[in-house]
Amino acid sequence: RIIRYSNQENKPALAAVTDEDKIYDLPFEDFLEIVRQAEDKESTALQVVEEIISQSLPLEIPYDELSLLVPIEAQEVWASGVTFEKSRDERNYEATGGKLDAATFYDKVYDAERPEIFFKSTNKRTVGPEEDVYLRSDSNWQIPEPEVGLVLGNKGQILGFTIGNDMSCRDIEGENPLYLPQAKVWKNSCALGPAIRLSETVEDPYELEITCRIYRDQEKHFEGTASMKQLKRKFDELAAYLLKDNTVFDGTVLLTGTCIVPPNEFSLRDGDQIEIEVPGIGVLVNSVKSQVSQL
Ligand code: DO4
Ligand code: MG
Repeated sequence: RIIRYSNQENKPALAAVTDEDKIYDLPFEDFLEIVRQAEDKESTALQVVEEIISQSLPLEIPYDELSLLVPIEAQEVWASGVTFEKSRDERNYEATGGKLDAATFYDKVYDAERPEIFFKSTNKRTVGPEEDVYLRSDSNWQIPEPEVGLVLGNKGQILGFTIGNDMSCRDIEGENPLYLPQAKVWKNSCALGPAIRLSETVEDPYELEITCRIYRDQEKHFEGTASMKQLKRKFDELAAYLLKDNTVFDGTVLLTGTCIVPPNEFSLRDGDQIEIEVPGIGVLVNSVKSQVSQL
């Protein structure tokens, strides 16, 4: 796993974390430098990291005490939608006021050859571990969308896997699909982290499991788990559609869709804490803040 953290001089530092949680500083400023060095040496990112680790000692600070930063400052974050049955069914509920038998554009996109892909975030709108995600002041029905994120190279190659939260307003999206950008994009509406798992170290990404827990007043209020086995599409297929006739920057993150949706009566509140865990990548923790209290 590759992480960024704030070091003793309060400067961003890059490190590799082993499965035993040993941390090794890397002599790079960002994740893409590992990828570039691997290209120059005609090796893999994993080989570059392993060579550095073999010549250095682990840090003494435990993983839990690190002040983690967003693992990649992605110029752009894109997201896929309605890639799981659960997402399709819950969006049908929003759009039809609960008449689940009505066929909608969500049913169509779930079955269509072309997936839904939308623009989600930029570096400045995205937060990292332990930072606050914000609520929109004009929505009364807001949820986190826990998703596996692909960290892509500019040719669509999957460099690594991370965790993303595609914060969403179900009422705005349900009122009219043309409101999707407003239901999805605002200040601090996207979180990424805590690490990037190098793709060479993931034997079968469809074996990844994702769990979301929401805490309210120090108590667990919601928990849901799902598996990437339930994904309707292939990760490469989603990346290929993003690339079609497009400029894709190195380090673009593509979220792959949500498979966990809290019950319909649930809406996030100021002070809630969201934890999204993918074993092998880590736990992304963010608190929820209302924007009104930030002004
Ligand atoms: O169709 C709207 C958005 C879908 C989405 O974000 C998801 O399925 O995760
Ligand atoms: Mg989503």
